[in-house]
Amino acid sequence: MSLREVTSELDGNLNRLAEKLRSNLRISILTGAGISAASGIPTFRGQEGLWKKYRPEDLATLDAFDTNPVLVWKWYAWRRERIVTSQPNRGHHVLATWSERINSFCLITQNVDGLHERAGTHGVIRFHGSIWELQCRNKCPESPDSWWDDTVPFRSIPPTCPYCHGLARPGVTWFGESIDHEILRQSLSATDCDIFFAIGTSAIVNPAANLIRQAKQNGAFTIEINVDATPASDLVDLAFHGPAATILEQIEQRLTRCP
Ligand code: BJW
Repeated sequence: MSLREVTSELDGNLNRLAEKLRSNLRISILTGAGISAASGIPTFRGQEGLWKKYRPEDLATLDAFDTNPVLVWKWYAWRRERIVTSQPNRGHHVLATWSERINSFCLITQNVDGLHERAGTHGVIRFHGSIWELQCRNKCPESPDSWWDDTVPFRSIPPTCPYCHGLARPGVTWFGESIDHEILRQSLSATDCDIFFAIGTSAIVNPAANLIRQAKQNGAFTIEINVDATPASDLVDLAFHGPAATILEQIEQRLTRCP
């Protein structure tokens, strides 16, 4: 296919999608680390991904935390410092605009960075928790399920539970841990929609990746936006291969253009 043919196919797909989005449809969106890449937040997988330097089992499991809480906390403290100096990018902002404009809109994010909320998206479902929340490692009876703590940098590492003074842990979901029951229920319910986007996710971590399959089974028109192909690429109805911020901006331009 020539470059001109590729460009014209992309243009046609963007126009068709914008037409669909203009109708009063129920839109659900699943985002992953790729949406925050343009904000300078490293993804997990891929050439520059965090898992190139670190092993997930050394940092993102409860066993790893219990073995070396200082190491795990240093990693999270480093990520918090990176996130706090980053800004939401155009991709986050376009989605925030849609969340205001579209009546039935739901955004589920696997990201713990909080950039969707900082862009102004309301009611974000945080599938894997938040890096800005802490929990008591021992779930002491005095402590709430989690509490907000955006101190950067921490006064000391590891931070402690203010209720029992034992260890605190990041309020995120690690491998081998179950997704919060209510979060999973809301997310599954959001797959009952007309259009489902999977944006910037490698679509290999379950149960998040399974939401794409579930949406398809529920009859949604499914769309992937990713710089690379993923296991979801063959499943979805339409795949855009490019940076999320650019593709979302191109869709938004068509949506706001006078008909
Ligand atoms: C762009 C872009 C641009 C780049 N524009 N795109 C064996 C042992 C234990 C568990 C399991 C096991 N086998 C299977 C499991 C289950 C496991 C799992 O799925 N593992 C697979 C990896 C095999 N899942 C779980 O354990 C989950 N819980 C569970 O299943 O409970 C039941 C259970 C209980 C007991 C035992 C077993 C099961 C929990 C999963 C928790 C995942 N946690 C993390 C860390 C969160 C906290 C933190 O941030 O520190 O979540 S891991 C990491 O992966 C993080 C992410 O949310 C998640 C998904 O990653 P994501 O977002 O897709 O990012 P990447 O980096 O993978 O991809 C980025 C994509 O963007 C790429 O495709 C790029 O191409 C693209 N991109 N730039 C657009 N500009």
